Amino acid sequence: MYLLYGGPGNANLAPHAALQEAGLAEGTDYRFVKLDLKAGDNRKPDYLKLNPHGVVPALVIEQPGSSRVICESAAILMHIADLFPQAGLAPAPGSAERAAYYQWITYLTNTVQARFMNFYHADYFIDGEAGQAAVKAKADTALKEHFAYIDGKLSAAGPYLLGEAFSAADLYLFMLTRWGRNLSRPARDFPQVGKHFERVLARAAVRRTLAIEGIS
Ligand SMILES: N[C@@H](CCC(=O)N[C@@H](CS)C(=O)NCC(=O)O)C(=O)O
Repeated sequence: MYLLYGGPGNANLAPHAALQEAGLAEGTDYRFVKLDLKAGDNRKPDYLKLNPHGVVPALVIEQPGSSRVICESAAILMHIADLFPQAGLAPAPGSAERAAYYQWITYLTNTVQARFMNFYHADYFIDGEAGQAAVKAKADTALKEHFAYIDGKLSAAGPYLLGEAFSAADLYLFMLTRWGRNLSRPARDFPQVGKHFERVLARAAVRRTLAIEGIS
């Protein structure tokens, strides 16, 4: 049994969609444990035992006699892709495509996602309204540059990040594009990023994921 802890649309969304892509059923094969971040569920002692940073997601893998926890959305996503190779979410290890897959997911998590933290949580980085507005404005500019870059890459060799082949990296981009709806130029306004979002949104597994998380 897998327990995925998260909140609606939070960094759990991409790993959650990967569980669905792998054909796992919520309630039977895994449980989505919904936390209320506004109420501080992620800072409660029981959750901190799973993810000491107090952020979502965390994936608990329960096996007879043992259980283990994995944190970090990108790590969870890639692990799910590896656990269920039949889902075709990751290229073969050692291939050029696998290298591109690592590159995309690493870039998306440690560069683009990090800028979203500045955008949505400027208060973590600086005190005072003026400073926070400045941090948010810088993050907005940086994120638009990143989506422009991604748009160019999808335009040159789409429709997915790896070209013709859909992969877990696309689930991660889908999640970040959704987060980008509040940018001064919403991420979906970048033409290829918008098309990519629609294409991934059309997947039955992704629609099921959104429904389970309670996102319209
Ligand atoms: N790098 C981490 C970031 C996780 C993260 O910051 N999650 C946010 C939600 S998207 C969170 O839990 N925030 C709660 C808080 O900051 O209190 C990951 O990708 O797993």
